[in-house]
Amino acid sequence: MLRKNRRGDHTIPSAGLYPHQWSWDSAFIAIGLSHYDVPAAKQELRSLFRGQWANGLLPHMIFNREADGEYFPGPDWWDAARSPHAPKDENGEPIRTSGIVQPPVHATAVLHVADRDPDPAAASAWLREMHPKLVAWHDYLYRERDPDGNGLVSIRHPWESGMDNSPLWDEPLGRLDVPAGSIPDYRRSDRDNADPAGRPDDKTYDRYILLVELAKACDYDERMLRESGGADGGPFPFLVEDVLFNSLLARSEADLAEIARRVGADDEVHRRRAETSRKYLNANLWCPDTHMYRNYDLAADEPFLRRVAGGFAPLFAGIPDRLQAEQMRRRMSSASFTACSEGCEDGVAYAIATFDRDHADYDPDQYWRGPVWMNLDWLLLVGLRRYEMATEENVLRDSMLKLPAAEGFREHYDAEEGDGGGAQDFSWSAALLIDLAA
Ligand code: 9YW
Repeated sequence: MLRKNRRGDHTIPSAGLYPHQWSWDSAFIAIGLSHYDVPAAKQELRSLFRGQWANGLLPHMIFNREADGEYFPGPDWWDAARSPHAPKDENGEPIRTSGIVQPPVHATAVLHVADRDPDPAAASAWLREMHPKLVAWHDYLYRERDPDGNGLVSIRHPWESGMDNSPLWDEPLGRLDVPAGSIPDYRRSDRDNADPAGRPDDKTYDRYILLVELAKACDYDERMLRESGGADGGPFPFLVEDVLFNSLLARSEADLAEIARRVGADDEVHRRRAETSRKYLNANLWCPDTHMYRNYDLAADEPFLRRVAGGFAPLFAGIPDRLQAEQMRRRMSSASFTACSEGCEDGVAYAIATFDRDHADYDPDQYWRGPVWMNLDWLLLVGLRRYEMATEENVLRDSMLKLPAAEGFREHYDAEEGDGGGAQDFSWSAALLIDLAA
């Protein structure tokens, strides 16, 4: 299936719905590929980093010419060339990318690939090649997205979180007003290729597009955007420090420290950054009542809790201490996040629901508002392994093995019934299973 989704030097998430290259998808895909085709895994990440901007920004999408017109918003809508940092190819032609980012799992993927390389000299060369690109990517995040220097970086669009319509964004996004005529007319393509009932609604999409338009109006100048990118000339209206994004960054910083050590570069700066986020998350964003981590809304200047599975992501970066991890483990394996905490008749636990099953807004088959996603399962499984929590790790492994076996490699699975939903033949669902089975 991964071979079928390959388009030259990279793999698309799924034909039809997602016909271009996506950033964190390619990182997960490279982790899977590394188990049987190291050159393809390297190519996957290399092609992604070809789209890196001169200021270090690693775009969330790189567009394929063959799929022109098949996805909205496409390259013309993003108009990345407005930015002086936008990438160009060897002939000086623009490389067509979006103007936002996705969660930084790339240093983790690069290290994975090196560790699977049977040839030690090739593995070192690979790390030497990728090290400066990763440094530029992380430097961009800390320089442009952590203006208050607390060690946590912010996202400026829900799409940057990777969890597009998560209940996390209901409030920060819901505050945005989109008066008639304030954004150009557009036509969505997503509903042509998936069940419209499982996709974000039109009002939400208008707000997504408004945020894109505001960033474009600043020519993607991050400082201008932060300070005066709002529709009223005030600060950008959507700026959130997200737990999943920052946990992946903390883990990536630790992995980048290891990469730096292996290539003989400065590793201290990366260790320090990982440690600063750990401290900040524990001191300020741990919620002792729910045993989860919460987000910080910079635009509203307050922390906010929505009980989403991303709130457990700090396990992946080793952020919680032993006691916190125990509390998180109990919460995660309770009926709030697993339809059958004791195991259902078919032996599947349907773990982990992306949103608390007890919440009124929980919807077991609506995209990021309830369903089980393989990438989150994988991140949490690796986190549980880190804390040697074998029982819960096994529940997740079972769920990751049995859901695709019954339903195919779907984008997500109904958290109550296990039915596959969203895109078919979805690449990271296969790639991460390969990692699990290896
Ligand atoms: C969209 C490609 C992407 C993922 C995101 C997921 C979805 C794009 O698909 O977003 O059009 O909704 O939310 O995490 O990278 O698989």
